[in-house]
Amino acid sequence: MSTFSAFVRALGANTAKLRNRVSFSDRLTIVLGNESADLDSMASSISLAYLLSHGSSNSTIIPVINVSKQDLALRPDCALLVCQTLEASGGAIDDLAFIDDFDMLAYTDVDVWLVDHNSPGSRQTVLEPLVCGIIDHHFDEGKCTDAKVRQIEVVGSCCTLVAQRFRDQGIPVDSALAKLMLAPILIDTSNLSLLAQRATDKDAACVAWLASQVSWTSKPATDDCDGDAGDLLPAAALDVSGPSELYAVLDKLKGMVAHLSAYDLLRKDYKQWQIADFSGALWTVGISSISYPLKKWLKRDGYGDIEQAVGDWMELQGLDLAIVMTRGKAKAECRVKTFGRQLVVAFSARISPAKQQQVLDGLRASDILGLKDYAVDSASSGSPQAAHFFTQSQTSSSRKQVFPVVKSVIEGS
Ligand SMILES: [Mn+2]
Repeated sequence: MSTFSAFVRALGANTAKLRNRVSFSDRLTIVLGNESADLDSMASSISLAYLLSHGSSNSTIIPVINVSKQDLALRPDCALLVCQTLEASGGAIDDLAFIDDFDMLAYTDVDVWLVDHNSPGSRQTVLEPLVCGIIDHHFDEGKCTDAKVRQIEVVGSCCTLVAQRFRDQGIPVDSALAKLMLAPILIDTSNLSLLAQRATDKDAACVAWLASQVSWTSKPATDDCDGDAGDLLPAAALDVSGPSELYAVLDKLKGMVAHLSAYDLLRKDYKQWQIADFSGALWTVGISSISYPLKKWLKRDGYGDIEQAVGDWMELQGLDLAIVMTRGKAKAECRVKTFGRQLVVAFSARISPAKQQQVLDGLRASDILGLKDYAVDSASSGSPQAAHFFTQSQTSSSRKQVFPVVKSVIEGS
């Protein structure tokens, strides 16, 4: 595969091979992002698939987006960037494979690369023996140890690791591909902000390298994304003059969640695991990450409705423990808007009160979280399955840091 544009133009036909599995004879390799399918996952999977196709003549390499296609509407930042990238390269969003396009779990004869995660999701564990490569920046879950490539490095964005491979292998990156990899690095590091403590030197070096390959426009910035949050913006919204403006447009889009139902908020950026406790009992644990501060959510829906929505979500997913991470800027007492993080923790009735208490104590004791009881200004329902509301003092700890804490607390309970 010569250019990125040639790769994109062949994507529709290659994706069709997955969808109609009877009509192909060549080997297939799928490059799968994580089940939260954020910008980093989508961009890593498309760009790594292109990179791998560069050196491969005997396998068809196909990126697969790890959510249903309809869920793209929940991610206007991803929809805009991915659509623009494909269209700028002669393709279309319909060329891209989503997991509801085909029965991925029925495939036993494909090679799988995992990007932006290092262990198949708890509902995709049958893929484990098929995994031949991993490129990721999360806590190493110690799975798929036979994979030929297993690069798990703490950097701000998985796209940094993919972009480094292009640079190291001397594979040219055109403007559309450079922008596709650049955007998640900016989003994941809050535009390389020191305050956010996410960017490493490698992220900064990749931002500089990728930014130099993008054809930026010189037109003045417009404020196109004030429209209805549900609408997809014209691709021209990403014709920007530089990385900071690209970050601003996408960050604003990503933050447009206030119109979503509680159900959509809970499922938009969601990951699920199975964790064995001290007695060997398996817990199904789900963590939703929501870019909406708890204060605003409570004001909108109230404690009762939030508890109800989390309870319904647990029921639907069969969860033993649900954790909802909220974040964003809200006015504090001093009337200054400050960034904060909060946690909502809820257990299923299957978990004994003693175990619930053990896990709550374990979470409260974690320095990585720094939990304090959330200042309650109206009573929660007080029922035995009531959700627990916390303020997370360690505002730099995202799900990447919170999940290992939850895992070790359950393993010790
Ligand atoms: Mn990532």
